[in-house]
Amino acid sequence: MDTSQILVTLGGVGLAGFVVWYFFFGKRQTTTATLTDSGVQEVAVTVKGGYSPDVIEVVKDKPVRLKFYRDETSSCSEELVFGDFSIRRELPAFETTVINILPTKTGTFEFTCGMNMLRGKLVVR
Ligand SMILES: [Cu+2]
Repeated sequence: MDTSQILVTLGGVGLAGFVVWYFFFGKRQTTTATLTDSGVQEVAVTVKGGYSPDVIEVVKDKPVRLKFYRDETSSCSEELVFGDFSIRRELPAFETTVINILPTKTGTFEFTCGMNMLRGKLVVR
């Protein structure tokens, strides 16, 4: 192997490593809810081929307002399911749908699309 072959090999290994890192760690986007003056923990979530952010941190016993803006017409994301809170909602395309939750337990609660394909988490501390 000469130098250029070594460089190409190293480059390839680096790229593969990046792809693996991106797939497992890069996609997750964590946000901590902002506490408004009225004591509501608010987070804006963009829905487009997934949820962004997809990990939302809130604290227990304070109302949570999730504002889902669906930035696509793909039928996959037309429904939002928050099983632990018995919520199933239509998300109209290019509109913001507000979901109010009062977390009374700590833990991690998943929300998904109607087909269970897109996933996000509400982490209550
Ligand atoms: Cu779906």
